[in-house]
Amino acid sequence: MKIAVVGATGLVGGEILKVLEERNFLVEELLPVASEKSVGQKITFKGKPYTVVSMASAIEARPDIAIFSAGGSTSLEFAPQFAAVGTTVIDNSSAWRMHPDYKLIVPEVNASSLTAQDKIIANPNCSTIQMVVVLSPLHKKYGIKRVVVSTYQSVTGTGKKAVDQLMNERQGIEGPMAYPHPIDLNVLPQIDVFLDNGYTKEEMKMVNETKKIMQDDSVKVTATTVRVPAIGGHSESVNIEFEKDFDVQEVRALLAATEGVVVMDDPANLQYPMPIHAHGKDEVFVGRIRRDESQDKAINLWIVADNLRKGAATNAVQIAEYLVNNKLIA
Ligand code: 11C
Repeated sequence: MKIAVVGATGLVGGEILKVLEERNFLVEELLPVASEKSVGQKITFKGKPYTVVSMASAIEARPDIAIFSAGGSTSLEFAPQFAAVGTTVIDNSSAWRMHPDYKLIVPEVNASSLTAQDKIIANPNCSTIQMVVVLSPLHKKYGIKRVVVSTYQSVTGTGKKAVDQLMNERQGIEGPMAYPHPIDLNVLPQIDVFLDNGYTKEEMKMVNETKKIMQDDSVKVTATTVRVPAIGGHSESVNIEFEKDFDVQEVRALLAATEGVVVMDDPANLQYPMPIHAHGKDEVFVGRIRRDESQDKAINLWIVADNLRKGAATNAVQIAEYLVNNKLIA
């Protein structure tokens, strides 16, 4: 396979390279791509140095797969150009996610909808991915009526500038601000920009992407997304109201048997998922599973995953693996 990684010098791009390497994805030729100012830089893959190339030379090389993590405007401009030369694009940005002609894929949930004709495939937002991996088996068994989610999101979701802001603030160093407020010793009830309805773009991504991935617009979702001074992953407090009643032990067993999910739920021994557990892992961790005693047929749970891994790089590489394993790459 000839693989292009677009945005190879960014936080997610670096993670994509790591995941391709760890999962031993068949990379016969690697094209690390970045903006003009990074062309010529070296990156390392499987212990070997590679030179970062321009978008134009990567398109000319006609890779089999291009995994994009370079922002929405880059995807809008260049994904169609790769698709036009026969490359299958897996795009991490929000550019194509809600477009009716493009699929939004979390492999554990809806990869079976992919065909060889899908030349641009959207990777969902990180906070949506980890939630739907858990919601999907529950929806199939009990029917979800409504989800109320509050997130506690890592600064790595914003990028390197935000990680630097947090670390600088810790050390009392003045530096560029990724956020409009301090993040160390603070929480920000704002992720991305505010929309006319008073919600943030991140909150509406969780609402709209969840329905699209689960292929069910009847599932009601409301979200409050919050930035916290954490590094290892995003955490989510999720309240779910079902159509059918459930048994908590049965929910634990169902999630424990779900691909990509690790149940970590032992309050007696103070065991529950935290970003420090999820950091660097590909699975979605779930714990604090308990009946909502205020509402009929409702449950509370706590979901944590590494937003750069399952929330971005791992999910994208899993899509690539699915395409290869199912011979959907022309
Ligand atoms: C965050 N979820 O944590 C965002 C980052 O649409 O892919 C990913 C944004 C996106 O800030």
